[in-house]
Amino acid sequence: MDKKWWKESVVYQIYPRSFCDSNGDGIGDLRGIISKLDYLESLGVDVLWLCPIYKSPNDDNGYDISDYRDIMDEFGTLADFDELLEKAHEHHLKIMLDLVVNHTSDEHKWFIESRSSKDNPYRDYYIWQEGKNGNPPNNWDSNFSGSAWKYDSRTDMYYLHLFSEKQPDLNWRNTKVRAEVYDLMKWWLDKGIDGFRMDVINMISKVEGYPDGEPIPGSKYGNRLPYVMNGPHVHEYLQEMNREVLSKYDVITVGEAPCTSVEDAIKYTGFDRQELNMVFTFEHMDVDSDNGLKWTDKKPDLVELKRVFSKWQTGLNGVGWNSLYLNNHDQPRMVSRFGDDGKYWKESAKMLAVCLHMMQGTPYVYQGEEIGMKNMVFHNIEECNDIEAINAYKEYTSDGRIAPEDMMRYINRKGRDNARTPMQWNAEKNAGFTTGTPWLKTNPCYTEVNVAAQEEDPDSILNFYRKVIRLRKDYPIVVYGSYELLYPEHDKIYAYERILGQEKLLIVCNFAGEAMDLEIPAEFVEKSAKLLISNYPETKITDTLHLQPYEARVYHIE
Ligand code: TEU
Ligand code: CA
Repeated sequence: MDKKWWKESVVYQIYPRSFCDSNGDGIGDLRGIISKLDYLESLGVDVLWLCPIYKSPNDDNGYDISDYRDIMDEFGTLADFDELLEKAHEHHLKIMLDLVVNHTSDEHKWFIESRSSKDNPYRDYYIWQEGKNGNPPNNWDSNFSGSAWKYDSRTDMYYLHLFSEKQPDLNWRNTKVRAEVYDLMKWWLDKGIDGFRMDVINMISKVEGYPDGEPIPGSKYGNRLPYVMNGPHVHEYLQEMNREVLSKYDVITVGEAPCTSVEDAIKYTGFDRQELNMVFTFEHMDVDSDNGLKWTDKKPDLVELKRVFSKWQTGLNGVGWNSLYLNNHDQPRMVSRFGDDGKYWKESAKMLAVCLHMMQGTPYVYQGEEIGMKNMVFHNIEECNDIEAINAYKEYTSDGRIAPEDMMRYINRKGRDNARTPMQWNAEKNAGFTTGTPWLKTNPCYTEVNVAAQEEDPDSILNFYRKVIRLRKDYPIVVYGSYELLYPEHDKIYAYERILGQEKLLIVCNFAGEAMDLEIPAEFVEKSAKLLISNYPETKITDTLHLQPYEARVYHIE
């Protein structure tokens, strides 16, 4: 067992815009985060991942960066950041920054130069192509709807943007671009930060020639994915980055990697590969999509969810490392998606925490998850802020593929704004997030779902999270044990074992809003297994467990 601090850690993800506003302008900021460090330390987490805090015109809430070495005006100053870093370290919290280098903002000075003329020294920092008969260079669509190419009249050519028009893709074939990226990484690491989450890092290498993609049914665009995901040089670039930068620091790294298979992930995270510690994969986020299409209200299928998690758990065991998440700033709230945010809100939020944190990998807690924050109801598209939802609404409703009322239902179920409503600190105005007007509406559930109320209640989701996180520190098997799925075909219960030498954990999670009986492996009864945690009052272990709705239990034998 190859011990590493980043395997033993729990990461807490902060979306700074929505976490805590210190000056009443309705936007969360760095001083707001500083004011909550005691709270964050009390959770028992080890690392804070901050979504982008750099200078940005905010076309995509900070994922469009115009200066990598400065802080977004609304969030504060570099001096505030230095103070945050120092105080976080005093609170035994490491800081991980979001590294967004597949693209920059179109307002970054590199792009302003690049677009100015064909012979500008920065021209090759981005991906420029000639059009074809007055059309874009190929039929690729962008992640945020429409063509992935934008015409620029200054030089009569098109630039590639896999995300919004204001997020032009960097040209990683250019060694100067790579050197710039390594420089800015070192600049932050030398300040003392502890790692990077790397935004869509598996998209940095594109297939040369930019061939057309397979037509997408019902759309005028073609599928770009085979040409931009896990492209021809991505591993070469990451190994170079590791050699030039990462290997010189003791840091935590996680690469965001949609459309990545277990085999790909072994290449990114393999212990002998010198690339990344782990990647965020997406297969389990697809269990409620419609043939890869996110916009649907299909319910997740538990048997499929178990199959996907188990494939990853066994696939990376001993060769790579998993990251564990059920929600983040791009995904709906996990209790609304996989649990029950009504009658069994409290039970199901706790059950999901157990189910995820007892797996092998580094767990990520997204702000508000630890108090069971729920999805929001957006009544119409004007109430939404997210560029992905707004553009998709326009595209799908205007070409008739999805009716407007259906699209709103899908956005309420899957949209990214669900995760971005203000953090709910107390039952006062705006949930204690701001004294001003919040940039995105507060979820009305804050009167019931908030930190202050849950601090008072020993039985709260918040206090339960503290216990779950603590288990990881007390029982190395939670970190290092191997994983084995039980009852793969059971469509209501997710049960699995963890194994380390003679030691075993049995994890049993009822995903149904009704009582369930489950026969468990005999050795746990014979050895009178110890109950490590449960979301119901303690009961004795028997051959057949009588599980309550959304009950979760963890048993230990050695
Ligand atoms: O997300 C990458 C990505 O693929 C997203 O489009 C995500 O899969 C999608 O929102 C879910 O439907 C990263 C960031 O996490 C996201 O916030 C950024 O908007 C995006 O990159 C561009 O930087
Ligand atoms: Ca503010």
